[in-house]
This record gives sequence, structure tokens and C-alpha cells, in this order.
Amino acid sequence: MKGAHHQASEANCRARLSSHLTYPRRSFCYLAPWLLAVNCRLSKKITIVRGTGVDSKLGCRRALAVLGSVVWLLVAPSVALAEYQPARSAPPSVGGLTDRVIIGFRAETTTEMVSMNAEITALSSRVDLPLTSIDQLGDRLAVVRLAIPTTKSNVEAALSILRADPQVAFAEPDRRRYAHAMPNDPLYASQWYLKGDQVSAVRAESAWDSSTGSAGVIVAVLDTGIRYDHPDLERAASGGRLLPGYDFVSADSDGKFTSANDGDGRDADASDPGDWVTTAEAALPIFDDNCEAQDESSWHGTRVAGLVGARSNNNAGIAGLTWRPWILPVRVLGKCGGYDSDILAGMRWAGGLPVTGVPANPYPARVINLSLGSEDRCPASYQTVIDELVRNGIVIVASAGNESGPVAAPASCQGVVSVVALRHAGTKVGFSSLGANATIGAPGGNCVNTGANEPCLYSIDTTTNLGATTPGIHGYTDQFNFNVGTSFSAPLVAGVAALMVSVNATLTSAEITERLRVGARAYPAASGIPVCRNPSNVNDRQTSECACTSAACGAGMLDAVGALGEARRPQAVIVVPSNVTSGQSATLQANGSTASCGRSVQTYSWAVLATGAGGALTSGANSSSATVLPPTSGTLKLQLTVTDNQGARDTALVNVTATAASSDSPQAITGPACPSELSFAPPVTTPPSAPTGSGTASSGGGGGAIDLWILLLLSGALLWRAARRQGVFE
Ligand SMILES: [Ca+2]
Ligand SMILES: [Ca+2]
Ligand SMILES: [Ca+2]
Repeated sequence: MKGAHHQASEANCRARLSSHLTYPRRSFCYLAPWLLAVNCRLSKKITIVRGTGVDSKLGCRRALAVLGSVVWLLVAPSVALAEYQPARSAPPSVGGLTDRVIIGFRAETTTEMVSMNAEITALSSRVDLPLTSIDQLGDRLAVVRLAIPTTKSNVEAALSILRADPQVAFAEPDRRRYAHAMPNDPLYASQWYLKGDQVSAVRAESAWDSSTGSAGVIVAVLDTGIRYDHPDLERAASGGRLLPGYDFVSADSDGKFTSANDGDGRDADASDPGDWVTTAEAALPIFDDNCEAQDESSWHGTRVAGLVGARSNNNAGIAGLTWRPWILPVRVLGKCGGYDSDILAGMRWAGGLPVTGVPANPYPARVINLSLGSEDRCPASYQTVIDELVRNGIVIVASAGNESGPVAAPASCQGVVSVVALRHAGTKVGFSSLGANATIGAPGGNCVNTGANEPCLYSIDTTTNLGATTPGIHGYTDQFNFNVGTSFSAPLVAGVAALMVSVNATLTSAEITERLRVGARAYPAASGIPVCRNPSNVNDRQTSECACTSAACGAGMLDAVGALGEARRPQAVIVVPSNVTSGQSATLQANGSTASCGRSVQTYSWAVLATGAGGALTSGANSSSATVLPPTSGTLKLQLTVTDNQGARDTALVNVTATAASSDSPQAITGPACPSELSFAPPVTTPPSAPTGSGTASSGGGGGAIDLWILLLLSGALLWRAARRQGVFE
């Protein structure tokens, strides 16, 4: 409202756009202003101006209505939503051996076949194995039972005998297979981004076959707070996903709590009271030029949290990317964003580091999600805090920003997994920032058709609250009340990182980042659209769809299956001697190498890549401990390969000179590979007793019972009215 660059005359457009700032003091969550900006541009022919605030569905609908007369070529194919099919959610891949075998008989035997039963009887007698026919599956195909004890060696021996028979074309174990783990959440059908049909979808559904996450992992969501009452989130103590968390939004510079909006500064309640901003509030001197009036609250933290881990497979609402890890809500944003100092304190606390004046966090997070930031080089304060968190093994995921320019801070800081938003087709969404600091791309929502009143086809649907300003009834975003922005790309990556930690808790922050990158899928080759470039400066913006490259959008498209596979690999750990003396043997110790949860390291192999002058591997080429002779000059280079009991590998490099040795591997790994699970006892709930009039309570049972009934009836009526008025989702 105070900016100098408002160019749109249409009131709504003006309210949604803001000036460029060179060094924003406050950070804003990334819920896209993009659509509105685009529509304002189309209708008013204005220069697109960067938006920084929080989108509002009503604001955008108005803009869409303005667009009604604009002819818009629609190139999107219509989307056929997958049919909802309730299915088992238990893990599985292909099952083990059973006492059943499928046999295919050779074609030439058919003419002689009197009946399948006779054929099986004849086979049984030829190979001297007790076979009982179960079913004929085709002309020459049958399933039989082996009437022998079902041990692995018995079944395998029987299979070999059957395969050796001249009339048997093939004999295979009749294994059990299972549906891909699919949640029974009714809105799952619209969660395209978790599936595998669209190019950029993250394949969470396939990854869930392997892991839905461990209850030993905590993901902190640093945001606007949370709606604890959302039934698809709920407190851990009530069977939900949410830990108590903390509110770090402190007093404004005038000593009041306008930004906090909960009447106080830091407190133990991370509830989101709403972040709408009145015109008068936006004009307050405590806020900077980025502060815009917002007629609706964003419920941004509730949206982000639902993507990380809505309660899944609970027959309600949506599914989260993770099903078991806990969510730690850390409130750092209020009206018009939040202070860096509150965000930094929240980050430290989330990661288990001490924060003055705040009780220690009993539930330190392994993954921190920051769907916030401002276009800015990484401030030293952030880099300092991030370095300390990364040293402690914490993975920090941040959204790149919605400015179409270079990756914003804190996503631009070193050691942060920064996430670019992709369209369903795997190309960059117009609004997403990008560049050399990007780590990976993930779906960020895109609408395809932007004609008046048309649905936003690729909304990233999630949990929200339906209250316009103060909290109202819970709900979900959908194609009309849609949800797009890099804010929603980041929690998908944070969720996958949590799955990775779940299967290999000792991975370092850098290892998680690298394995996310290696596990990502390549961007699709796109024709007919410009190739994304690395922005040269903050004014170099790419506001339209562009074809991602790894240089501009990060390593590739987030892939939950690929990332989990990478996470399950072992970790090579090499301890090098602190002193190396030319002419004296040195020992390289790799027995600290570790395997992922449930696996073990099986073999070690050292290979010489270069010797330098006189350097050599003198013993232990295939053991955990290798002895080398340092070179007199140059560098002896070795590569260690560690292989686990399932054939998965990790490698590390060692450089030995005449005077020193170094390795690119971690020096030590502590703690178990399987996270130790946390559990929260559900609260003891006593159902209300029937009004018998013979209560033993000293207050007189009859009266108390009647009061209870009145209360129940009253609350039921209120709930019913509320449901009718607002259109409840469940
Ligand atoms: Ca507070
Ligand atoms: Ca509070
Ligand atoms: Ca659910």
C-alpha cells in the first residue's frame, strides 16, 4: 500500500502487488501472488511487479472475473482423476516363497494331454515329487501345491527338479503380491503430486511400499503456526501428528503484539491466530513497505504441515507425504511476515540448540522446513545458524521464492536444500525463483487454464482453515480454493528427507542433500519453450514457463523412490592418521562405516587411483583397514568401496601426501541407523455415562447428568449449524 510502483488502476490488483525492495527487513511466506499478478497484467496491460504477500482466494477470483472477456487459448488436456479405490496399506513388495508353484507345460505336450490333472499326476511321478493340483490357469498353465515342508531350500530344490523335466517349460514360485500402499483418504484422488502419472509428481505412492517414515523422526515446520484442531493433523497426544511446538513471534518494535496477533510475545502455544492485515495495520510504522493489507488469513503453516504429514490412511481428508514422523510447529511468522531474529531463534530451537528465555526443545527435529524468505543474498546470521544446524546433522529445506528471479534467502544459503517449483509437466512454473543456488525441483502447483471461474487443475491440495480472518472451521484447498507456490514445493522435499532419515538416521545433512540430488529424475526435454537460465541479477526474471536444466533448477525432479534408494545405501567412513611421515606406513581405518537401518556392511575394497612418487597400498586391499606407504612427493589417491548385505554401495576418496592424509568421508558416525521411535500415550478419555440418576458423585448424580445432556445437545446443535453454514468437508 505504501509502495511507489503500484501501476495497476484496478483496486484489487493494486492491493496485491508490492514494490521491489533491495533489502527486505522482514520475511514473507511464499504463497503465490503469481496468478493474480499475471491476471492483473493481462487485464490492465501493466508491467508485472513482484508480489510478496500471501495470496487470497477471493482476491484471485475477483481478478479471474475481470479476465472474463479476455480470450484465452486453452491448451491443457482435461484431467481424469484416478478412481478412488480403497486398498490395503500394508507395506509390500513381492512376497517370499510359498508351497505353491506355477508350472507351464511345453506346447508339444498338449496333444498328449488327457487332462491337466492327469498331466500333473504324470509329472509328479516322473520327478518323484508330491504335487497336488490347485487350479488350471490356462491351456498349459497350472498352479500346484508342493506337499513338502515349505523351507527355502526345499522349494528351490523342487523348482530345479521341475524345471529339469523335459515337458516343463517353466516352474515359478507362486508368490504373494500386494497393491501399492495407497491411503484410504478420500481426497487422495486429487493429490496428483504424490503419485506417478504426471511428469513432476514425486512418486510418494511407490515409495510408501518401502517406507511411510519412522516415528523416530521429527520435521519442524517454521511458519505462521498451526491449527491444532484440524482433524487431519491433530496433536500427537490425541493420536495426531503434531508435537506441542513453540511460538517465537515476539513483540513488535512499538512493544505491542500486532504482528503476533495472539496478545503476547513468545509462548508455548504455536496456534495460528490468523494473519490477515487491515489497511490501518499495513500502514503502521512497525511494518515495512512490503506490508500489504490482506483481507484473509493464509493458514500458511497449516497448509505446509499437511503436505509434510497430514494424518494418512485415516479415511479422512488428504494423505501426507510422510505417515509416521512427527511435525513440530514452530511459529515464526505473523501479520506481514516475521523478523529474522524470530526465525533464527525458531531455527535454533527446532534443531535442539539453546535459545535464551525459552525452555529447551524436548523434541529436536532432524528436518527443518522454511517455506519463507526474501529476495536477498544469504545474510551472515542465517549462514552462521545454518552451519551449526548442519553440523548437527539437521537437514534444512527452504523454498526458492515466488519472484521469478534468483533463489531468495535463506534458500540461497550454503548447506540449505533449496527448492524450485515445477509445473505438472516438469517445467519451471512462471512464478518460481531459480538459479545456481537451487538444489532440486518439486511440484509447486500450476493452473494451466486461467479463464474466469475455471478450476486450477494442478493445485497442491492440502489442509487449511476456512476462517476468513480468525480461525473458522477446518477444511482443505481444492481446485477453486487453490494452493500454489514454492512454499508447497519445499515441504514435499522435507517430507522425502524425513523418509530418508527414517531408513538411515546416521546420514549427515550433506549426505541427505547429495542423495536427494542423485535420486532425482532428470528434467524432461522440452521443446517450444525457452530454456531456463541462471539469473544474472535480482532483476533478471523469468516469469513464464521455461525448460529446467540442472544448472538453473537444481539437480532434477524430486523422486521419493530414488531418494529412498539412495538413503538405504551404506556410508563409507574413513579415519585417516593425523600425522603422516614420508617413508613410514600409515593406516586407513574404515571399520566405522555403517549400513542403513536393518542392513550390515559386508565388504570393503580399496582401489589405488594414483600413486604419486613411490606411494603404494601395501596391505588390506579387501579389509576394513588398509595400510599405505605415503609418496615422497605428489599424492597417493585411493577409493574405498563399502558394500552392504544387499549389494548397495558407498564410496569415499582418500588423499595421502608425504606429510598428510585426508578423506571426503565423515570421520565418525554415531548413533543407530534405525531411529528410536517416540510414542505419545493417547489421553485417557472417559465416555459420558448414561443419566441413570444413581450417580455416586458427591455433587448429586441426577443434576450433573442433566447438565451434561444439555451441554451435549447444545454443542451438537452448534456444530450442525456451523456445518450447514460453512459446508464442512467431512
Ligand atoms: Ca505469542
Ligand atoms: Ca501463541
Ligand atoms: Ca487424512
